[in-house]
Amino acid sequence: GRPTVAVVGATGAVGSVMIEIMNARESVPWGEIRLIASPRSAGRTITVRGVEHTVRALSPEAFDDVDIAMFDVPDELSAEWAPVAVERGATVVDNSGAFRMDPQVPLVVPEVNGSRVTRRPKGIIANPNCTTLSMMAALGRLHEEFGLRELVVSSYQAASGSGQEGVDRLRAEIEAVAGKQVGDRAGDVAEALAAAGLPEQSPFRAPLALNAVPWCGSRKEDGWTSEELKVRNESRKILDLPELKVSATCVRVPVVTTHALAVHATFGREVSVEQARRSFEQAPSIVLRDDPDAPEGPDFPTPADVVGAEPTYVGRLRQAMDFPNTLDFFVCGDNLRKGAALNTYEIAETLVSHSSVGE
Ligand code: 2RA
Repeated sequence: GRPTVAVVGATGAVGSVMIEIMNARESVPWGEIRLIASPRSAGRTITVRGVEHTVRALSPEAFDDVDIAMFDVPDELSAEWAPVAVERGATVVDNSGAFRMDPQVPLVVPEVNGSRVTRRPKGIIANPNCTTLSMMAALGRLHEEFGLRELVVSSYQAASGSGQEGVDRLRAEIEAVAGKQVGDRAGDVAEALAAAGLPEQSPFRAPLALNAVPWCGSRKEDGWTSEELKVRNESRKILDLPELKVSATCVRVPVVTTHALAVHATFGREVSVEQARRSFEQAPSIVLRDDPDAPEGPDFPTPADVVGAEPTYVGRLRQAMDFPNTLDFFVCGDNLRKGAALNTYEIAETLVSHSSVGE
């Protein structure tokens, strides 16, 4: 019969985008669509594909008869509830960090390693972190062409990576400095934020308005952040390159949505910009927007151009002058879409097309 799908965390920042995606893509004719959230949000109604749904509270019974459960909730909730959903018979596609590095859980980007959905001993498939995901379609193509060996990346991450809380904070900070000729020193900005009544407690380690903050996620050993380690570990796992050399610096910038990355990638074989361009042009989930000589002026993607878009945008593609077999490029991906809800949904679509659920 037609599979039943559940959206867990349906009322959150990513869950809301998930519902937009389900409304826009008719690819899978779901039997039942079940919306699940915390007891606090239960009882709310949300229209999906023209039908009004009442949000159910998270409980073991909520997963009865569910074929695929897509989880968009914090790590601790996924860790606790994904196994419950599996126990009740569902296959879980989890967008938290709880299972990504578990060797028994495939970490999937459908256009790079989609066939891995079939090997899921725990009944769970993980969706990568949005920063890793934003560059993965492009890197997957280049790896196929040239054989990836080393990866050096700097990220320019949007505030919505910190959830609705991050978006609210950035907007409040911008409001607090707008039109006030606030000085450009950290103290000046902090003073303006305090004067506007913003709490000192913030999802960001420093003021984000008029600034850039090289700190995403939590503190890990030897000065690394959790986000930087995720980029390293997840890239290795997705590309099946356990020895890949990776170094990342993750930076929060005053952008609401869409993560960008400057990528410096070194390959085992000789690279050519022409061949890389051709490969990107053939990839359905990549848009190459790269014309330094355009008559109207240099053309490349910026995060704002990509908000709400499904594909990853690539620009500024260059062959490194001083590093053999190396390409440099700039990539932008909507962190809430391909970076989160869209990839999760595409994994669910892949599961259905392998007919490995709902039979
Ligand atoms: C971030 N990738 O941008 C993280 C969280 N999803 O903060």
